[in-house]
Amino acid sequence: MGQNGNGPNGTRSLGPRCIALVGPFQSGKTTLLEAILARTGAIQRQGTVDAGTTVGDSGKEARHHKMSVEATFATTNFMGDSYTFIDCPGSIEFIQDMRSVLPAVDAAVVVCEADEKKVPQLQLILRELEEQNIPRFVFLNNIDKADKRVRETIKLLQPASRVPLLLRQIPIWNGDIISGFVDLALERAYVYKECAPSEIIELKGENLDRKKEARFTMLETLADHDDQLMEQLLEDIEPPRDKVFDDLAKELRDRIVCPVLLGVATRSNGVLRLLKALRHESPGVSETAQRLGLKVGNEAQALVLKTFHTMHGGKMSVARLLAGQAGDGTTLMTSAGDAGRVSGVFKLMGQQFEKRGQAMVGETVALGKLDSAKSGDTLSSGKQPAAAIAQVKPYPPVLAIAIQAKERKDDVKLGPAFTKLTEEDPSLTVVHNAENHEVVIWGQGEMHLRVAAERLAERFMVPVSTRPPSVGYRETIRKPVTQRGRHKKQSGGHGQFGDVVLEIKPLPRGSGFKFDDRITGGVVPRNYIPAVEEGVIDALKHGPLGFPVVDLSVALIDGSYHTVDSSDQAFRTAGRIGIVEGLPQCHPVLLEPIHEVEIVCPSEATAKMNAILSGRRGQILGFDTREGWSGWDTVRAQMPEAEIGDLIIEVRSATAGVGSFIFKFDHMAELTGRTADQIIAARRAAE
Ligand SMILES: Nc1nc2c(ncn2[C@@H]2O[C@H](COP(=O)(O)OP(=O)(O)OP(=O)(O)O)[C@@H](O)[C@H]2O)c(=O)[nH]1
Ligand SMILES: [Mg+2]
Repeated sequence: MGQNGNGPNGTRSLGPRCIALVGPFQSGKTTLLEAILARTGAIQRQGTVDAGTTVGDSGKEARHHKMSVEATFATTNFMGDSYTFIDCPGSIEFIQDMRSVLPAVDAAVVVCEADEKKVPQLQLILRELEEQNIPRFVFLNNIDKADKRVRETIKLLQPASRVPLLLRQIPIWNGDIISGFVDLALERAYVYKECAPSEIIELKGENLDRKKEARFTMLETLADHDDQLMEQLLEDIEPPRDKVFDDLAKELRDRIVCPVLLGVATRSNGVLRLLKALRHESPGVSETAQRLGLKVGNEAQALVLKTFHTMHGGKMSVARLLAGQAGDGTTLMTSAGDAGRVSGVFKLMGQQFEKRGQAMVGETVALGKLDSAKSGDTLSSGKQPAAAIAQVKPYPPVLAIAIQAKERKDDVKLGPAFTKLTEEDPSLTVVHNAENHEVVIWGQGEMHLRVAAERLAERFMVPVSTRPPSVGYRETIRKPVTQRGRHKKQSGGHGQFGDVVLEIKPLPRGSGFKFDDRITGGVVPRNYIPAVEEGVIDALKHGPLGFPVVDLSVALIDGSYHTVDSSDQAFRTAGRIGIVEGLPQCHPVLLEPIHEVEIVCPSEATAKMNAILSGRRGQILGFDTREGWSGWDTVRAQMPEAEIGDLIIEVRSATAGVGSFIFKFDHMAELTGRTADQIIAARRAAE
C-alpha cells in the first residue's frame, strides 16, 4: 500500500506517520506511549513508570530519575499503517529534544492534565508547536481523577492556546467518577474498560442532552471557518457525519483548532479513539514535507531527530525520511557537506534496535554509523549538500558546571566524550576557559547538567567530578605609583641584568591595559622593550588579590642596561618585578562582572522575581509585559555574575518550572567590604 493509496476500511492511507507525544512535566506522556504500544500489540504488557518497565525512559538516567530526560522513539503498527511515536521529555530543561524532533513530525499529541499550576508549561509547549506550525491534539489525561467539569477545564487551559481548544469528547459521570465518554463526532457513548477497548453503550437520557449541547458547541467552533456548516447550523440542519469528520481533519491540519480528547493513560482509556483520530485526521508525510517547503525529487531527504552513541552498536542517528528512501550502503550527506554511508537500518523500540530493510518515505528509523550526523542535521542522498530542512536553535544556556575527569588517566577521553555529548544534545555547550584551564559545561538547568555528568560516566565511560565554575573576577588599582624593577644576578660566568622604572596608573573602567614606551636616549635599548612589556603582561595575570589586573596603564620611563649581561630574559624579569612590587602600593581593588539579566515568567510570579533579584544584589531596571505572551512578564535587572550562578534554580522553583532568563555581560564593578574580603580569602586558600 503506497502513499495516498487505499488502506483498509477504504480510508486514504498517508503512509508511515511520525507523531510526537509532548506536554508539561509528568503529565503522562511515557505512560501514554506505553498504552499505545500495548494497545497496538507492539508489547505484551503495559509497563509502568513507577516500576521502571516502560519502553520510554528505558535509558539509565531516565529510569534513575523516574522522568524522561531525552526523546524516546518507538515504531508500531495500527490498522495496517506504521506509526513512530516520539515520547518527549516534559521538563523545560530537556525541551531541546522535543524542539529538534518537531519539524519532522506530522502531528503532536499534547498530553496534559486539568491542573491550573501546569497551564504556563502547557502554554510554553503549545507556543513551540504554534511557532513551528505543527498540527496538534490535546489528550486530557488522568480524566478519571478530574474534580471539575470538563468544560471548566477547557476554560482553564484555553489561555495557553492561540487557537480554540475544541472539545471532541465529553465524560460520562457516574456519581463523582468518570466512567466513560461520549464521542461528539461519532455521536457514540463508551464506558472505559481497564486496559481494554472501551465498550459502546446506548446514548440516552442526560448524556444524550449533554451530547447535543456539547456537539453544538464543537460544530459552532468548526463553523467559524466553514460558511456552509454555519448555514446548516443556523437553519437547524444536522450536518452529515462525514462532513463533520472532514472539517475536523481539515481544521486540525490547518492548525486553526486544537481538538481535545479525554483518557487515562495508566488504564489505557481513550487510547483507541486517540489512535483513530490520528489515523483519520493527522496529515501524512507529503503534507509535512510541504509544510517544510521541501522540494521533493528522487533523492532521499531526512531530518536527524536525534543522534545516539550506543554502548556497542556505535553511532545511531534516528531520522525521518521526508522524501526518497535510504538503505544499507546509501551515501547521505549533511548540509555541511560531510558524507557518510549508512551501515544498517534499524526499527526502534526504546533502547532496542532491530535490524530491518530499506526505509521508505515517511518512515522513522535509526541509521547506523553516520559519523558526521548530529541531532537536528539534514541528510540527503544528492550529489550536492541539501539546504537544512529546519534549524531549531537551542535556547541560550542558563547554568554551568565545571567538570574534571575523576582520574587523570581519563583526561584524554574527556574531549571525545564532550563531542558526543553535544552532538546528541545541542542545548549543551562546552567551554574551555584558557585563563584558568577550567572546562565548563553550560546547559538548561540543574537536572540537565546532572544528567550530562551521569551520561559522561555511564554512556561514555568517563567518571567526572563537578563543581561551580569560577566567576570572572578581576582587579584594578586606584592610585598611581612609580616603581623600579631591577633584576641582577651574578652567578659565575654570564650574569643577568635588567633595570626598568615603571609608571603605573589607573585607567577608566573598561580600558583594559595600555603599555607606553617613554624611553629617551636609549637608556633601555629598543630591542629589549618588547621583553619588558611581556614581563609586565605576565605579572598582570595574577595581581596582589589573586586575579588578573585590568584598567591600568604602565609606562616604561627609565632604566639601565649592561652590555654583556642584559638579555630579553633579564628585562622580562625586571618588568615583572616592577609590577609585582608596584601593584600592592596602588590600592588594588576587586572588580566583579555585572550582567544585564532579562527574566521571563508568568505574571503571577513577577513579584517573587523582584524579591529574588533584590536578594541577590540585583538592581531592577524595569519590568514589562512579555511581548506576544499573554499572562507573562519580563523583568530586567543588572546582577553580579556570582549571583547569576544558580539563579535559575530559584527562578524555576518560583515559577513551577517555566521561568527562564537570558543574560549578557554589561560591565565590571568595584567590589569592597566583606563580600570582597571573602572572595579574596577564598582565592588565597585555593592557591
Ligand atoms: N492516575 C494516573 N496517573 C498517571 C496517568 N498517567 C500517568 N500517570 C502517572 O504520572 C506519573 C508520570 O507519568 P509519566 O508517564 O512518566 O509522565 P511523563 O509525562 O512521561 O513525564 P516526563 O516525561 O518526565 O515529563 C507516573 O507516576 C504515572 O504512573 C493517568 O492517566 N492516571
Ligand atoms: Mg516521560
